[in-house]
Amino acid sequence: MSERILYGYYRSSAAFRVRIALALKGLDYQYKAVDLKPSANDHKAPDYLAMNPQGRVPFFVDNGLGISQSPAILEYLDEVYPDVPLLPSHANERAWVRQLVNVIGCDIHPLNNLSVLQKLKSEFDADQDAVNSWYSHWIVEGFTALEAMLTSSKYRGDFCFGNLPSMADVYLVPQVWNAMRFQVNLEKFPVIKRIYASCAEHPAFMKSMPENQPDAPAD
Ligand SMILES: N[C@@H](CCC(=O)N[C@@H](CS)C(=O)NCC(=O)O)C(=O)O
Repeated sequence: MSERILYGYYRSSAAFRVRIALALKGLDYQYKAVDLKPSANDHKAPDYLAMNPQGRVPFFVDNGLGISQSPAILEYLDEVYPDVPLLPSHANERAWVRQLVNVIGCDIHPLNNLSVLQKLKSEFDADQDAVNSWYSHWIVEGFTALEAMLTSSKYRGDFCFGNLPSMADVYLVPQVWNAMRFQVNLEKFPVIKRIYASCAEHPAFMKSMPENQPDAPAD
């Protein structure tokens, strides 16, 4: 039997993506929590850095193969465990899904990462209100584009692509969860909200929610 280990943090959206993909594919794994809070800084510990020099989560191990970077992990999972594919079979459809993925993975998430927010505070004197405003700005800008893309696309169904989850939903759900955590107003994004609601009823997404992880606080 395959030995799979996911190093993650309950609130990390990049680790959340990998949890969803593993759950959709029905793959079990051992979960090792890496506490990103400044009081713990597990991701900066020498033994973690020796394994994953970038010092971020997720980090995934499959039968001794270690992989960092959620896009690389997701592609690996889809190639090695092709049952329940995350990408459609036709190139045009894959291009659609990848566009959505990259709005989130390249243009929203990196600007709102923990280390970026910490830098705003430590070097640019941003208080929590300023950080929240920064956070919200990039989500609203990205979601405005996503909403327009989803609204006009022939590919959209209950999920981003048709009526089954795809890689696009794997990216969308953690980003919406984060937006709600930062109390970003989502009223202008009814299609995104509807897709999130469909995903939230799906067992693989439910199981992967931050609040259902072993390292989530009890309250
Ligand atoms: N592009 C990377 C981003 C990974 C990433 O930035 N993870 C965040 C949590 S969502 C992290 O570990 N942050 C720690 C830090 O910024 O110091 C991926 O998709 O895996």
